[in-house]
Order: sequence, then structure tokens, then C-alpha cells
Amino acid sequence: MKKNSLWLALLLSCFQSAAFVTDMDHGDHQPSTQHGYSNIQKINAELTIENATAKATIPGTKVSSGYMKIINKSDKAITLTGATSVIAKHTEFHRMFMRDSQMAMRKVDALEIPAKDSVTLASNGYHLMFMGVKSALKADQVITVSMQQANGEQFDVQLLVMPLKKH
Ligand SMILES: [Cu+2]
Repeated sequence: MKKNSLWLALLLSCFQSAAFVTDMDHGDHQPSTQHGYSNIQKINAELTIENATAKATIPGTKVSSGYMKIINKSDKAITLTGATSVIAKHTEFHRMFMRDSQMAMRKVDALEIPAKDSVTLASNGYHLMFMGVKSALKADQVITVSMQQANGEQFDVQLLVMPLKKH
């Protein structure tokens, strides 16, 4: 039972995030100037990250999720095998999917970015999941996530925390 309620909390977190995406298009937050955060992060000649965001934690919860577009400009696939961040005990790649006409999600062990292509982490598909968030994530905060590649390299991405949607 305890495991089920944890998964329910995680699912709710992912669903509610759908509302946050719409907020990004409004002009009242300026990601490109916040704390040196850039909405286009050129990692190296091969990899570029765009619009990396995380959502503010809902009061009383210790989960959040992260979104971004990962662009691979090289002619070889790049495989991400994991992610870590000091803000949470566990950071995982997840994928939302339909199961018996209900949304569910599961951990993804490897995320492949095809050659000359991109993968978008969003609220309705792949996403980063932060579990055991150590202190509440607040709007305009910038967090760092380290991504591990299958080739042993790793790189850091900055995520701008988006506000909770006002009702
Ligand atoms: Cu998730």
C-alpha cells in the first residue's frame, strides 16, 4: 500500500505539471536572464539543451519533474544512462504511457537521442523525475542536473524552476 501511495503522488506531480507548461509562454518570467540561466545551453559541439525547466514543488510533497529539449547535432546517437542532482535523493528518467486506459509512468534506464535529431522531455512523455527533494523548489530558482552518457562522459544542465500555477 505504501508503494502505491508513493506512485500516486508521483503521478499527480506529473499530471499537474501539464498546467505549468502554459505558463512558460507568458512574458512575466524571463528565463534568459535569470541568474545567468540561459534557455539555450550549448553543451558541446554535439549537444544543445533548450528550455530546461523544473516545476516548483507542491507544498507538502518532495517530488518534482524536469523538462527540456535535448538536441543531438552529431551523426551518432547519444545515449543518456542517468541523471543526478544535489536537490533530490533520487533523479530518474521516466516515461508516461497508457495502461488500461490510464496514465502511468515508469523508470527508463537509457534515453537515446538519435543522430541529427532531438528528444523532448515534457509532461506527457519522457521527463526527469526528482524524488526525495531535500528543500522545496521555488519559482525562479535555478537547479543543476548532471547527465551521464553511455560513453562515460557527463555534462551539467541548468533548470529554471517554474511557478506553481495560480488558481
Ligand atoms: Cu515521473
